[in-house]
Amino acid sequence: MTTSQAASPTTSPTATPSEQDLERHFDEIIARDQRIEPRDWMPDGYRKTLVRQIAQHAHSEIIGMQPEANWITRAPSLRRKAILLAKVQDEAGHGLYLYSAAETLGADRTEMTEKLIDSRQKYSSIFNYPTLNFADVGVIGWLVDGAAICNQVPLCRSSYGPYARGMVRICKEESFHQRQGYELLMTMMRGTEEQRQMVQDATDRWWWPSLMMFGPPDHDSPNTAQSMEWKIKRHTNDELRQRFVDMTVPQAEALGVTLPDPELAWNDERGHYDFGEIDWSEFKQVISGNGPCNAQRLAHRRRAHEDGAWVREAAAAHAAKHSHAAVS
Ligand code: FAQ
Repeated sequence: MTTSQAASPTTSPTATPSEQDLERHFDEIIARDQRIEPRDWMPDGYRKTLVRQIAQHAHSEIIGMQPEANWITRAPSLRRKAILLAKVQDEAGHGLYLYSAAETLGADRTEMTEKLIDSRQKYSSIFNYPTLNFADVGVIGWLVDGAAICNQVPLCRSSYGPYARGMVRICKEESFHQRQGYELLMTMMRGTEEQRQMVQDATDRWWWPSLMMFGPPDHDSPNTAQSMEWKIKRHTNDELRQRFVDMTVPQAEALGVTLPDPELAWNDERGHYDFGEIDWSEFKQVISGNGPCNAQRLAHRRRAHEDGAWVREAAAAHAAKHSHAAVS
């Protein structure tokens, strides 16, 4: 069932439903696994959590264009350049779907952008690492898009309708991104020894930051319990991180690269791979603005925003002229 079809709050046709009636109705929709839509009443905390998560997600897609865009002008062939251009454009599209989803909750797009460039809203830690060579483009597709898919496929069942529906399309495109990354790496692994070393080096640098994308461990995640109760999130951070590790180890074996974790080993009893301790102090540094590229990413975004001011002004003037013409 995709839309909220629970019965309306049980009041007489003329009475205004009380706050408790509305809350009960909301809880019923969630309990029945139906969707909350923009017109529906929702608790303030639910709205705030969604705006926080969706805005962070949108900003991640937009800032996430930068590491790979760095290589568009230096792609090794026309084919690789066309693929990379299309991928980076897709990320822009994802950002726009997500800003639109946040707008259905009453968030203002200009304000969200200002909050991003003033560091009042976060974006994913992963995009604060540099892309040092073209193998990084492949590894971002394989690991970063791979982690994004793992995290986002369950969000297609998120309880908020516009977010869940946006995620369906985003996940389809992310799957293509993951495959193009893996195909690029396969090609490099069939190439020269130097190319194979580039792939290994990029894997070594991106593996641990990819595991950090899933967020802090469950015992240190202030938002997970409530977000699971509201069915915004369907799995905890640690569950999804484990799923990603289990999915990725065989892919690394097929590729012929070593994942940089000596503790990585299959655990028969758990039916999962064990893996080493993540450096959470590095994660905290990166999300507090002190990662290798935080300043550069935000400065670039700020500059693009300022350079685009005349386009926004022209679009607003055009819209005003047309609405004036429609009235007169
Ligand atoms: N980076 O209590 P929790 C992509 C923050 S898109 C930065 O566990 P929650 C596509 C968190 O916001 C990648 N901050 O929070 C692509 C919270 O901060 P606050 C983005 C992080 O929300 C590919 C605090 O830590 N994906 O890659 C991170 O329940 C290639 C406490 O954390 C999404 O946004 C982090 N990694 O769970 C594009 C997916 N982790 O606001 C280009 C949607 C946590 O309380 C190229 N989001 N924080 O101060 C989610 O699923 C969730 O928001 C989590 C975090 C799982 C990220």
